[in-house]
Amino acid sequence: MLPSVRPRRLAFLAGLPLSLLAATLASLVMLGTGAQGAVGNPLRQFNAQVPNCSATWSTGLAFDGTALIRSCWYSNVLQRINPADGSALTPLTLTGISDVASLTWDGTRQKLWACSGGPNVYQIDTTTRVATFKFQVSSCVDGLAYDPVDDTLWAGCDACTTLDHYAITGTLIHRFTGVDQKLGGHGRSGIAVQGANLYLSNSGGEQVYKCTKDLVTCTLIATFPSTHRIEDLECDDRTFAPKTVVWAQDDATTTLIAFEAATGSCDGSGTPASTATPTRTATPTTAGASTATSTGTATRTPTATSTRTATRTPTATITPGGPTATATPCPPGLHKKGIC
Ligand SMILES: [Ca+2]
Repeated sequence: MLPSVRPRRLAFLAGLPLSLLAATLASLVMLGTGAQGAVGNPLRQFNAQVPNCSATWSTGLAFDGTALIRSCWYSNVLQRINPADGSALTPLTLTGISDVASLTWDGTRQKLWACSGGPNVYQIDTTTRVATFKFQVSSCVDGLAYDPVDDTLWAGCDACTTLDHYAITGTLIHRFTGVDQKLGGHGRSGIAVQGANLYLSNSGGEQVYKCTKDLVTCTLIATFPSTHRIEDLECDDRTFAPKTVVWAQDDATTTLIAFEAATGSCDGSGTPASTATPTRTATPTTAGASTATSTGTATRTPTATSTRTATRTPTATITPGGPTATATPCPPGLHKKGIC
């Protein structure tokens, strides 16, 4: 089973100066209290009725306009979740990919972008359920977000200090460094876009910040009530319309929380569209890497140079046109080291 409390987190608290420890504990007690009006208020929280990842973690969450889509490391199965109540929708079993980390919905192309194996960016057609390799980035384990304003992608490594902005073709536009200093001193994890706003989560503080795209201004808006890591984020302007939310995920459970975002649609075009109701077609039965019970063990020691160690060593499917050097996904801890 996955550890309910990560030792590194306790070490982190023990090592904090008293003043910072008090501030951190205070933020944990706030549990999602908006720091600026309604922005950051938790509008919905549930444990999605889908199997938890088997001895691995989930660092991928997307919203396609009707359903939340959740990934598991080393699995080609994407879970679909009803955002109204967390009930399970029919999952997507993909071909062309065997490991999915972060996820983001591209409303322009009506396709998913996904991170796999550490640096590999794929595009997923949710109708055909085929994943196609597109390009490599430095890393996209925790964060990959489509920006509909200028048709670009934001990406980043696992709980690290940088944030990368890419053209849709994979060309690096700009790398922001020292991002952790904008996020309470914790490494950045999830990324979501809402018009002119970036939402960034951190790993260690389990917090969500709203930032300007130049990262000059970042404001704490919410704290995720978890002892695990908060990971991927996703903008949703349908479920609570005319309000927009940013969904956030716990990496070790199926807990999802919708935090109220700033006024405006995800693409910044104006008023959010009306709600679309997903159809619950079936209860997922596909096992893949997502099984209700796990006999595997995993340790995850969150330090700056830590490793995520999973017992499974899956064999990846080599996608035509994809990078043969990364056909087998890296062990988790190697992702941000750029080895694989
Ligand atoms: Ca996302």
